[in-house]
Amino acid sequence: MRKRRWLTIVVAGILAFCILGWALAYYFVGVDVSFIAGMVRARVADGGQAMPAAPAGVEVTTVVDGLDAPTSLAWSPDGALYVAEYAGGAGRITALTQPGRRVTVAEGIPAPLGIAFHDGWLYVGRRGGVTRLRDTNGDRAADRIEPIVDGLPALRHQTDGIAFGVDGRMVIGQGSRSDRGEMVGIDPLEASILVADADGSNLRVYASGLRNPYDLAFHPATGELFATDNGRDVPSQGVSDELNVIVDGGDYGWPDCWDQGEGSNCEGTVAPIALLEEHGSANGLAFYTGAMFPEWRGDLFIALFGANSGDPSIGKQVVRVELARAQNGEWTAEVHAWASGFANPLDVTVGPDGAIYVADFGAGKVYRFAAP
Ligand SMILES: [Ca+2]
Ligand SMILES: [Ca+2]
Ligand SMILES: [Ca+2]
Repeated sequence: MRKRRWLTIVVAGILAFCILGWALAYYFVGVDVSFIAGMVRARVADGGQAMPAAPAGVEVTTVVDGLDAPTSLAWSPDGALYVAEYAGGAGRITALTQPGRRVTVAEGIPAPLGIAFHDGWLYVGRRGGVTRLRDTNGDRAADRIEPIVDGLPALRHQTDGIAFGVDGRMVIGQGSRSDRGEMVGIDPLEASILVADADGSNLRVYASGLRNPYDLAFHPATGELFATDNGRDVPSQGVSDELNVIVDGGDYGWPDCWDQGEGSNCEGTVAPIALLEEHGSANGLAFYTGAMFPEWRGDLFIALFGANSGDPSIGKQVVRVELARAQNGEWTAEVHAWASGFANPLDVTVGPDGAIYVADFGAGKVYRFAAP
């Protein structure tokens, strides 16, 4: 009897220690253990990964292998593919100039999750803000490294993707510090899309209530801003990921309201135009603007990373979203399965050749989807 009581005390003690440790790590260091476990799982999933399944009439090849957790893709104005690598949080930007040739553009930029070219600079959304890079002697390695936005919230999520509008202003996806405001409250800058001038000045909240808007893109014809958002984890069922059309001053519902008016405090919030797979982690997105697949022009491609729980049946695919405008002027969206069998696809981009490129964080690869 006494032995069993001791065992209970020891087990309860260990449990309490773990819970306390998790809470302290989350609160003080910004480390969410369950989130990190998901990231680690994705990284060690590398190796023996089969090629993803391409849709009929499309051939998939590996462009580059052995990347350290690629997070974001961008084409330079002269046609080289730039890749941001998470690299265990240490961060690296690599340029792929021709098959098999890689150039390190910059290292030590913490957790880069979004890259975009603008006016000779490469902008990097990274933990805590935005840094921009410039190569001044033509070898692609950055000689000027300027942090232009600092002090942005970072805990469970952080600063995500970046895009530039035709007005030359920069929009920035800014994730939440928690799942739903628990433990840490809500910072006015988190869970938002921010806008700033290209030098980082005049920063303000453009849209709010977006838990983790990982990536954003302007519609090639209308100039409207589209963004993904990851739905909250609690409750564990019934909360979708989202595709949103972002308007200045819009409130997209987080933390209380989700899907089409579920949860609470939904009044005055903007509903998503498409619901994406629950826990699928809808992240990188790109409009198809190439000539290789005329039937997909104007469609939106979205990478679903996969569940934090590691459930292999969730996400791990790229979907194609067909957009149309209804009579009342609102967007409608039809989501189609497109490619599957990835480790953890995180970003999508369209090449100058019209092929579709997908960065697989878990496999450490970039794939090219092209007409044979
Ligand atoms: Ca240089
Ligand atoms: Ca929403
Ligand atoms: Ca992207």
